[in-house]
Amino acid sequence: MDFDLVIRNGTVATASDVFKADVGVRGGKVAALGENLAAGREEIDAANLLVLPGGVDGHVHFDQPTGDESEMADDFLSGTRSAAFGGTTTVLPFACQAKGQSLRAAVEDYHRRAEGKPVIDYAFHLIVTDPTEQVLGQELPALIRDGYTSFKIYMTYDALKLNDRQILEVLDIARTEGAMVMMHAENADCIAWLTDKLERAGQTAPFFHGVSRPRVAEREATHRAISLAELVDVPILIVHVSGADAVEQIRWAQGRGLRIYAETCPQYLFLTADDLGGDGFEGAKCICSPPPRDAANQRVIWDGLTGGTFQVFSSDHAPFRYDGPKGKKVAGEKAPFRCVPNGIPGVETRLPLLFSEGVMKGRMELTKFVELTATNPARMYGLHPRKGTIAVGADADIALWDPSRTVTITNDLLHHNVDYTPYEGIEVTGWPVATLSRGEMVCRDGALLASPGRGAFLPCGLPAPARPKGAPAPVLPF
Ligand code: DUC
Ligand code: ZN
Ligand code: ZN
Repeated sequence: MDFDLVIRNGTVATASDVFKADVGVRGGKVAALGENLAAGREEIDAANLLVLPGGVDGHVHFDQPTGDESEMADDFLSGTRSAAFGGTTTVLPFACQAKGQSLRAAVEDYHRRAEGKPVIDYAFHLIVTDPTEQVLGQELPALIRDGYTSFKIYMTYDALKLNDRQILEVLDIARTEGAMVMMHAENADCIAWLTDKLERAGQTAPFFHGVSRPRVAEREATHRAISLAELVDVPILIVHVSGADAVEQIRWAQGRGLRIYAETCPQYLFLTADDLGGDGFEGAKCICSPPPRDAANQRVIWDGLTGGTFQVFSSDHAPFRYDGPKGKKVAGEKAPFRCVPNGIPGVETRLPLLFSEGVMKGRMELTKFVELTATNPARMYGLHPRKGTIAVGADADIALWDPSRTVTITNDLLHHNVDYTPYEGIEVTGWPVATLSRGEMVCRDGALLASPGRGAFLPCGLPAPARPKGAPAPVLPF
């Protein structure tokens, strides 16, 4: 037998091409693409199916310590299981440094949390909250060299945020070492001032979470992040962009030739501020930051996705249960919005939602879908070409996708450990029927076939898009 596995008769899509081909897999890697490949020990008939690179979700939170009594609902088992059922084969959650903690200790703790659990491959981003001399001078450079080549900086949240001077210091290390910096861009003081004002007026229901984080707070921080990155001459990636004003800043920067990349997420296409409203506390289910905006802003986000402003589309899966003492109600049923954990689930619905509304409704080409959801996240975080594409030599991470299957999303259908989905009742066309990781079937037709712990940790390379404008020419690999 020439191959361990041959996937026959499917339509393969990459970020550049859509073509009919068999895929031959050997040793967990794509070994051949072509017509009428020789026999494999196993064969899958993919007639009428799309053969897509497994999704790379570049922004998820699994079992991340929260700093209060709340707990994330998904650990590395339920989170990766949910990802796999949604056609995703690689996830990048965050090893978050608590203030006062060593960054290396945060990474070691996060590895312990993952141990024995993931069913698909995973890498870590870092979150730098305490850039001490030791962290900047030793830990961060050493961790980057060990394969933790991307990290997130927060401009808001007291427990996480850096001031501008600290941001400059961290950006400078990223430039020197070639790492990618992800920025959470919201102005902390604007939010704190508005939150206090709203509370004094008794406006504490979930709806007011959105009011406390207006687009101007996102716009200001986005502009500041861009300016700090320009000063240091280092690329940055602005995560979870929600509003038209931030998009305008990003386009302005890109138009000036700066290497400013951007991510958006399903919640900014499919939810609005109205979803935080309604009776009682239900709106807490959609509390996330930045908050969902309105239909006009959704249109701008769509245009940014199809038109090239955004490079990546991630879930920002931040799972908290609605009921129970550790989730959205951690501070009580009627808690003010400032006490409600931020974040919504979405790792399993990311690809079906974008495929249905994007590809099936004619907004974007299939190649663009693959680029945004698999190839570009792999490139941005130093995992390409091993991940994010179907090419000879790449890991055989594949989603077999039925483009004609219509599914109504309900929480019963999903495999996360959250007790709701914000996308309940949305009908989508196109659904992953099987997901393979390194040639192994992880799930098929609703059944999980992989054992916990089979997923491998991926040290990341230095991402090519993180190269500063002023960097010397790269050394070619041949
Ligand atoms: N930022 C994230 O990236 N995820 C969840 C909440 C937040 O503020
Ligand atoms: Zn964030
Ligand atoms: Zn996040």
